[in-house]
Amino acid sequence: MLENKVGMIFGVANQRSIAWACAQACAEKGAKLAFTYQGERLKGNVEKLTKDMDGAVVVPCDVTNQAEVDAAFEIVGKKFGKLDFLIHSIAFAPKEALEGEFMMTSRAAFLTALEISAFSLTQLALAATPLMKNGGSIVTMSYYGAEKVVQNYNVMGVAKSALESSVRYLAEDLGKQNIRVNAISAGPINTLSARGVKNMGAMLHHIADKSPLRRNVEAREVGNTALFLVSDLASAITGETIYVDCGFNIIGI
Ligand code: 0WD
Repeated sequence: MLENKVGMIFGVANQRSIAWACAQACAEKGAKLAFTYQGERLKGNVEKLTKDMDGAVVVPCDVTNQAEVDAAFEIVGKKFGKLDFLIHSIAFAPKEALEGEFMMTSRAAFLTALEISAFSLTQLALAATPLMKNGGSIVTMSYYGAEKVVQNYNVMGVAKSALESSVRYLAEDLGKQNIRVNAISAGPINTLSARGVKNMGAMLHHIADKSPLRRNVEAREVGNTALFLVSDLASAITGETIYVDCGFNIIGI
């Protein structure tokens, strides 16, 4: 399905990361992958996870460092000569901004959250498109808090709104080059980042109780949706936010 396709995966922190589930799904279908890691603290994790993956490349890339972003794409360009898809699975907000009232968000926390969680998609799209010579697919990860108020999600909800809007604007810009841009809005999954959100456990219980499928989503299921979106099966889908949340978002009262 993805034989002869090259993908870049941003946001593997450990084996629980949604990015890792996406990578596994794509690798199983024949994609060649380049992985980026944010800083030395995650290097070992990513190298260990990918060591048995045929031809995988691992490069540093903190999105707050433009020189690292440029270098990462240069390495991928040299090694593979092209890029077919990019999976953006990156977000960050200071912990103190993820509890209490949204109104108390500091200027610094707001700017950091929006820069790393939303602007980085546009930044990476700009760097990726010169390598997407035969068209391509870009996928990012969003959450329901973009659209509705979710307690404690706060500035990350605002960042995800900006992210979903960026998906639509990028889809319009890049459609002419047959590059598609979509978001997956995933239900909550117990990853490293998710643990930064207060009351995550209660949220998981609530969803298992209320969602049409009466359970929480698994990272593997988000990975499979990413695989679909980067494959030719999704060739007419762009600018969308696709919910992979066991149906939770359709429920009113
Ligand atoms: O419930 C969840 N886990 C959901 C996550 C539900 C819906 C959406 N998402 C989103 C997240 O908001 C994020 O955009 O999915 C994406 C991936 O999140 P994840 O897999 O839940 O979390 P994690 O495994 O922690 O990966 C996110 C990674 C960072 O990990 P840590 O936890 O070390 O901050 O984003 C990366 C980093 O690897 N990251 C960066 N990468 C490059 N430059 C940066 C940065 N400056 N900051 C964070």
